Amino acid sequence: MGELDRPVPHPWNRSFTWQDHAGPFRTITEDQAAAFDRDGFFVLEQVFDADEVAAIRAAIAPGDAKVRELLAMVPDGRISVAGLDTQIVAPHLVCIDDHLREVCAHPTLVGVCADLMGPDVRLYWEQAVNKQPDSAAPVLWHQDNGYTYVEPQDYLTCWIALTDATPDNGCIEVMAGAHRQGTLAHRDTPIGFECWGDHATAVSVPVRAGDVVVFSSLSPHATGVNTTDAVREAYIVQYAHDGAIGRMPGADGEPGDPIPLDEPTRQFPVLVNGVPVPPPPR
Ligand SMILES: O=C(O)CCC(=O)C(=O)O
Repeated sequence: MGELDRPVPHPWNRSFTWQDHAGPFRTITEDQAAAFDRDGFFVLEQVFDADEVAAIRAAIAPGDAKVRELLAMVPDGRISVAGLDTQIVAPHLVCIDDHLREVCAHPTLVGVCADLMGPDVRLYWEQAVNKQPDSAAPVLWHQDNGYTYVEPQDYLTCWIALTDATPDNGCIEVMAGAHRQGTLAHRDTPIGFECWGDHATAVSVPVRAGDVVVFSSLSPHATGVNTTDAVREAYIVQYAHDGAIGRMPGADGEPGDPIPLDEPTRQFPVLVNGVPVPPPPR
């Protein structure tokens, strides 16, 4: 059996133990916290209303257009998971848009951070993922911590649906419960990193525009191809523990030097001593 046929630990993941969350919870419910510990995800319904969704989509549009221009200059219009014919992936939009900085510091999202991560949390990464109509390739099974290996391994992803997401246009699928094993082995493929996962036993998570799928950086997830004629849009915001570091492999495959995750323009604090803080000016 290969290492993608079953959940095999990442070679650097030698002693991970999932810590259940005890509360008290201020933003999420006891049931949502229990679902997070058991399944590795839950859905917050209608965090953003239609006007707010429209504002986020408008804020993303210039970054999406810029990434399209870049992809048009590379062979086949593809770079790893991103592609003109698959999904436009536009990262670091908080560097060019003030509204998206506010979205990343949204009281509900930061409240979730306080309940599941607190007391000191930073924005780690954010990106728009616009899955193209009749898209040519899926997003393969992966854990967010399978790309850059972050320590502590458990950070938080808030997947904000900007259009309704369905099995037909590529909603999130999750391998419920697998987050408890920590980071799994991944391989690099031409369309992104891939770990173990199984569509037959996965949980499909259809959501409406304005809903947020909250999941762990350790939850194996995937999205299928978009078989519809409309773009499926999402804005993905990730939060890490203050002081977390990233590691990339050295030539020998062992962990490279720690990479600080505190780049001030885009990895700003959102929670300090348990208190939400506004985004700093650009
Ligand atoms: O939005 C998608 O289709 C998948 C995005 C994703 O899995 C990610 O950004 O890690």
